[in-house]
Amino acid sequence: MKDYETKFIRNVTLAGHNGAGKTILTEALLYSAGAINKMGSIENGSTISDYDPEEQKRQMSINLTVNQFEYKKHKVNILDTPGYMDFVAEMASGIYVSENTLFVVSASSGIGVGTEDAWEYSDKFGTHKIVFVNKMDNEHTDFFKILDELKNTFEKIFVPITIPIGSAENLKGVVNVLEGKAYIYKDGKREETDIPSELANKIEEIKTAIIEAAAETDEELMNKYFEEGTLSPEEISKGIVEGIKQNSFVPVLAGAAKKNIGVIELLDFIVKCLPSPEGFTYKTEDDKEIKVSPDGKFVGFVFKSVSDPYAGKLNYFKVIRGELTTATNVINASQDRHEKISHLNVSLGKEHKEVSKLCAGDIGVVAKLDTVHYGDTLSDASEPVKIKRIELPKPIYTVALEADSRKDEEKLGGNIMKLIADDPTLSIKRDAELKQTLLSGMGEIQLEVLVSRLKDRYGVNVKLKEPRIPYRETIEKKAEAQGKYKKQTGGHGQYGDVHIRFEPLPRGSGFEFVDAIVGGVVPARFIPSVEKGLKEALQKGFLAGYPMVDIKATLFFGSYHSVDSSDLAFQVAASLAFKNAMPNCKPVILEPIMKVEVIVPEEYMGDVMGDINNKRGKILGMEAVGKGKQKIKAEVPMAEMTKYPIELRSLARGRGKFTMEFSHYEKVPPHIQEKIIEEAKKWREEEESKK
Ligand SMILES: Nc1nc2c(ncn2[C@@H]2O[C@H](COP(=O)(O)OP(=O)(O)OP(=O)(O)O)[C@@H](O)[C@H]2O)c(=O)[nH]1
Ligand SMILES: [Mg+2]
Repeated sequence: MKDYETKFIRNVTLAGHNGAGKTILTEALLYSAGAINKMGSIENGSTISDYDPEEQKRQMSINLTVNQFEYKKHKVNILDTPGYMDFVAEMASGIYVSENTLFVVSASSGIGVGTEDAWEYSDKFGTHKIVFVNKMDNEHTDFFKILDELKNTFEKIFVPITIPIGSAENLKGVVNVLEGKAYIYKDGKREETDIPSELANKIEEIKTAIIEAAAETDEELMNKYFEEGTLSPEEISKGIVEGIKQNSFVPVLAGAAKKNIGVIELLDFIVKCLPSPEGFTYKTEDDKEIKVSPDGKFVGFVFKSVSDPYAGKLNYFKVIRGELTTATNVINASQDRHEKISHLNVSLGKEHKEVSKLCAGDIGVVAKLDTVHYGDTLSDASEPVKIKRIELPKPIYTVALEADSRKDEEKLGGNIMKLIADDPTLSIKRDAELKQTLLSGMGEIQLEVLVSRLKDRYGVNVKLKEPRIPYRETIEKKAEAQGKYKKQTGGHGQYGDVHIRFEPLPRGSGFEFVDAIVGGVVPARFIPSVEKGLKEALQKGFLAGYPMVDIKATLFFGSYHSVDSSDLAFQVAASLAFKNAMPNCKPVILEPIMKVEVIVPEEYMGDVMGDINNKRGKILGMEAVGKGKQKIKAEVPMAEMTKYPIELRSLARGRGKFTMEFSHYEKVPPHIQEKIIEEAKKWREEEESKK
């Protein structure tokens, strides 16, 4: 591939609800541009973009894929993103690095929440917008209905650039309103034809709307339009580019990617009317603006990293400023480390092609830079710059990860870290109390993919399990007991004797130890031993093995032996007093309660609140937030929330968001207490058998 200057580059990220046809549209664009000579399909797992076995197995995109090709003297970089919510990091990263976001909407299923989410990211990153209404070959599709839906949902001006001729099985082609030409497709070939008479009026009307929208972007154009009543094709194009840049309207094209209808028109529109990268702004980490520009020293932002056991590490980056060749003296500014780049590549799906140079705005991939990670900035060593990292949502779904065997356990650590390093929405930690490795991410499928990759790429077998709940135990009644430890075997014996009173404390108090010994019946040097013995006993719990809290223990009497008493003997005596007292103290189990805030559209509020009630939750209040949305505040037991991300998704059709944090501990109802004790017993037996 030859080198392309910034103004001949077009970066376009395809985003939208899952299944809208982004990957097939990518395929159709590649085919129409002549980059491939046959279109692959999702069903056969043969598309360029979904090349990962995980994607083929699931028939959905999981990764952001970079597809670079040449068309009419331009270099077009099409970034295909997954629409499924679990992979929001891939979607957001894709939107961040392209100046243009192409929203693919399925004409048969409408906009979809995935598209709304992507729209929000596009707004946040200030990218230019364009819409392709796909699947016009499906039954019951109506282009103008989708156009209305777009207007109502996003409250912007949408201007059709192409409109379909016919629909469903009678979809024949499209009218390019901009050019005033109609095209029909026969056996995959495009032919120009007359504009169908029944569309003529509509097209005139739309054409006027386009010209007006174009004229409004520039005073000079506006004046000319007033004087002459029209604009030249060049002026219209110029106005459209400007309008897209200013986000004053959103162009809409239509077709059917699978049948390759309306795709050449889209491709032509991309090179003719979408803004080039030049002048697009990013922020640096110290909040300075940096413009995409060929002038200045090289800066490149890494927006995707992949570790492959065969290919090694691959880093995809966008050149923000200057140009990059293998002669450039590169530093990873984020880690202050020099990097030697010996080969520069561009990519088409999984295929890489070497290039000699990458200009500002372009996208490239380098292999084997093992210490360069997602979100890092590469720059010329003489002028290090750090581009602002992409802000992504925090992981919301946690499961426990368990290796199948000791061998798997040994291989797990290093390999899982490689996979997690590539995905900023995954995190992992070892929980010492629960004796579990907790893996957090955005949803079930994302974590299943991780498990599958561990097996396929590194031969590590693991299972996902529900995370354990950090229960606590406490007492509800005051009681006292004696603990006496006496042993006389052989020479040196053991002797410790204590009387301890246990009483409940308010929630959150922890453990309080009081020394009320008078007259030295327990010598001062053994008091700490008693406290230590108690603490250990409390840590082991009484009912189900969970740490005991909110207890006051008063040591008020005891006795000792001048020879046999020891630190250890008093520790044991204390634990015996604990054991003897507990049955009379009415021990109970406490569970963690979470403070939960859920934001949902009003229409789902009833269902969400009903669900919170079913989860033994308490609604604390609600308030209106934003357009037609309600925030529900509640307290819900942690044990009921482990699958909430998945449940809320189905309750609110993907339109719900929530946050959750620990609030306090509360006593569990008796029937649940029984269950917890049962389960804890089983778990401990399992743990024992492993030893
Ligand atoms: N009828 C019809 N089906 C289409 C069209 N485009 C795509 N499809 C089908 O829609 C399904 C989803 O297509 P994809 O290209 O995987 O959709 P996507 O938007 O990439 O999906 P995700 O990556 O999972 O978000 C596949 O079965 C495609 O064959 C189209 O124009 N017409
Ligand atoms: Mg896809």
